[in-house]
Amino acid sequence: ATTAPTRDLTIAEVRLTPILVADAPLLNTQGVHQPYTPRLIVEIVTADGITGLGETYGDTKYLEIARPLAERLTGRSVMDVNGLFALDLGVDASRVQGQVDAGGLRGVQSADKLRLSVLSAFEVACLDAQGRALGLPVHALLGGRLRDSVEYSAYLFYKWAGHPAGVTAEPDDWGAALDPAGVVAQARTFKDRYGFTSFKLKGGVFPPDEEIAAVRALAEAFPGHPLRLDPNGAWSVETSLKVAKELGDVLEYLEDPTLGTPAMAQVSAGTQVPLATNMCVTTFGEIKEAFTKDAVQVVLSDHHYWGGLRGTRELAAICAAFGVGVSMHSNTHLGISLAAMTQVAATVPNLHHACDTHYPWQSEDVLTERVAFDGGRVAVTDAPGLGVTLDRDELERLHRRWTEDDGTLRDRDDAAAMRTGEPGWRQPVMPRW
Ligand code: GKR
Ligand code: MG
Repeated sequence: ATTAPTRDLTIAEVRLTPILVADAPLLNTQGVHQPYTPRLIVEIVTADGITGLGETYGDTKYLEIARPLAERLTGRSVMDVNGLFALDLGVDASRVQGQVDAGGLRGVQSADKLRLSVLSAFEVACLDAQGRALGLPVHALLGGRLRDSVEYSAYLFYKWAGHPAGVTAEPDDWGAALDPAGVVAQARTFKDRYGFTSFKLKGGVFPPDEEIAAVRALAEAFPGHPLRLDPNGAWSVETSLKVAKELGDVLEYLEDPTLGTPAMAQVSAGTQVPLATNMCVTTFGEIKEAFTKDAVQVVLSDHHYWGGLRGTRELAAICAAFGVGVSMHSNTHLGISLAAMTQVAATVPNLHHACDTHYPWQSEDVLTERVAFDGGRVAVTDAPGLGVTLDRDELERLHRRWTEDDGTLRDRDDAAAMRTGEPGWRQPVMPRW
């Protein structure tokens, strides 16, 4: 008789490492990216010495929840992911009240979203550990991959050539992009370096006519390539309809043209251009109203706040039931999250659009080998777990940057970063145009 090998999948240790990662001066409607952005790296170590990796937002409010959670996990099993999500983390609404951060760019802030954004990193780390213990890739734990590679779209941003003078920052070689020619040049660099054939432009930065001109320039430079424009809700219903009319022939979809489900529903009723969102449908509770009102045709998942990789699959199933498309958007992230996105994306049957990723903007990572794009796609690895390896020296270096920071960069604040370049700059009242 054969006996199954015994493994001890009890959690023996959880390590949390907050880091600051170099970021480029990318513009959005709330300001500009800081020179360094906070991320949290989670390591879950089993009694057998297997380590699973996870990554999420590193701002203070996430750390405050992650730290006590980490202490409670010792002695539990990495297999008990449902139990992990059932834990009461004691996150109350007052934690999010009056907080201003980039969360404004990813919909409502709520205690539950905060809780899920922390848990997702632990879920991914558990799945990574399970996969490593079993010698199976994470996608196998989610039912198996349906595709060999996952397509990503280039994420174009208006950007300054560098961060404001006098600010400590890492240089980047992308140059400025502040007009249609700059946007097209940036798209060309993306295509040359990574092979992307689908493009998303972050809008809401310049008056709509300038952004319409930029998308037109992209359509001329890259005929037939899918294009998206995402102003993060900066436009009124009227402006959204005008943009949809002018760009209707070239847009794959318009992403969050305006704020809130009722306004999105009005835009949706007045155009044939599909609307996508990572702002008005960001929690399961928001689905019913949006789908009932036909406010959106594509929901952009983000495993960090949709409850991890399993939550992402649940979202995709609901979208399928309602005939709503599904894809993924991203925030500044590193290779652990890109690997996690790729593993889950490989298992989602109804993924019909390229996912977007900030990863090419990150010159630094905590992996020994960066996740690679080939023809704009990431190959779905069959290596155990997420298939990535932590570079401990790099983790330590980026953590040192976090410990040495005086606190100004530990919470992402795009408006504050904008004010270092343009004193007196004020966050615009929405709708901006
Ligand atoms: O990084 O500036 C940014 C993006 O605007 C990000 O924060 C958004 O959450 O990329 C996201 C989006 O699709 O709206
Ligand atoms: Mg978006």
